[in-house]
Amino acid sequence: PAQSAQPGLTITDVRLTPVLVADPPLLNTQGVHQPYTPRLIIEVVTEGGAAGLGETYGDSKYLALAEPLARRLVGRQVYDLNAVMALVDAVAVDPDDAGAAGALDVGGLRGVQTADKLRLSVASGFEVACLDALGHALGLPVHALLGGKVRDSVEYSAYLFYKYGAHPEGVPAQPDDWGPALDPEGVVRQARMFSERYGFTSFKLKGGVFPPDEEIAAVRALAAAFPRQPLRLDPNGAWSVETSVRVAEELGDVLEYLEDPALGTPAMAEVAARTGIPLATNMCVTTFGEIAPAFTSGAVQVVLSDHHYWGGLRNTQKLASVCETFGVGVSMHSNTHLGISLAAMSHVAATVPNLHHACDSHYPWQAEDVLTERITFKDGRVTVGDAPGLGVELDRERLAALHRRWLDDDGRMRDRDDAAAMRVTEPGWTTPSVPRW
Ligand code: GKR
Ligand code: MG
Repeated sequence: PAQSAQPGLTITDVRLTPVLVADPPLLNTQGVHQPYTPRLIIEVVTEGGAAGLGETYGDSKYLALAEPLARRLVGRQVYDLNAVMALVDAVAVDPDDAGAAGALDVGGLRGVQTADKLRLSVASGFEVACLDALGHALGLPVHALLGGKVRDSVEYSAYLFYKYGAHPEGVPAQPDDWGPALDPEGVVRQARMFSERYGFTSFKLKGGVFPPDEEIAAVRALAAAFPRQPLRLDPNGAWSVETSVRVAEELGDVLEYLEDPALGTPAMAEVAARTGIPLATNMCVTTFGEIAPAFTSGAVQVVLSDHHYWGGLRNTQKLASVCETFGVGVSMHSNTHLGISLAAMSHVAATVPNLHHACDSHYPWQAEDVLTERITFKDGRVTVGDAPGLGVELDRERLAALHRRWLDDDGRMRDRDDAAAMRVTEPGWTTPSVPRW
């Protein structure tokens, strides 16, 4: 049904700005991050002059969907979030972009890519932009539009990565001051930097990069350096069930949870049945349809939401309710992102009563942003304030500079490809088959 128009709340303009953001050489099981990663910045403007910001994945397949959706949103009411979801359903997805059923999403390690998931990832950026604009129009923070915050700040974990000191020579890239991390000492050094710079007290190591014994040694070194602090290890499904069970047994006394040790619900269920360690996922439960088989088979004890691919902030709240019903924990996963997404994550996280684990965020790895003021972590937490909307402001010069980089790119980095970045130093590298160990 058509919504009755409210004075000033009609959407008059939707602007899409793809950007390339500097990214350090972080390693994962598929390869290494490219020097620049694509993101899409969405601006929604209302008749009354309120403007809202959203952010989502910026690879070409997301842009191709965002463009027709942006056109269809003009003339709609900015509060009509159900219409955003309905409109996005109507946008066609190129079957090549959705990926083969059962295949890994090569770029993002985000579980199986389907047309619906692609649409939801795009919709999330528009939903957030509409909520931000509505908040500005009403003088209310986004958390209030979501029912109100139950906490004033949200805890994040330090997201540790094995890392090269620099991108390969000859590849245009921004330098970073984190140094390399390729062994247990490097990982602990990086963790100390995270703790000193931001006060994080919970640590997640991205694994699946080195043989499991090396990663076990790194987690042991973290446990010795940060006794009794929550630790997690996430190899993105790179291990067999046998390897997962062995790692779980060896690290069971120090891990808060093991994240996606094996790929897919049946393998996770087997690991869960054979070990006492809680398993978390952002790979086998990434859509509502995947919840029932995973929960009924006991495959996961914590679901890590990513509001982008779950379809926005309201869907994240729905997911949290389902998790609560089944006694499954909930927290948040992250991909390379900017401050708009961090603000959105923090607002929704502040409204979820059953969020009992620190959320993940890549934000400390991004030295660049499109905001006038960077969001800060204090004692590992982001404060969720009461300013209208998301409480962030766009820096147009920064946005233009990062967009210029996207325009100038020869096409190599407009789509995230960690395996291609790895081939620069290791010719012949292909995404390893899973399980790798
Ligand atoms: O950025 O390399 C990365 C991560 O591995 C990311 O792609 C994952 O989606 O952070 C993610 C995770 O927790 O699996
Ligand atoms: Mg993960």
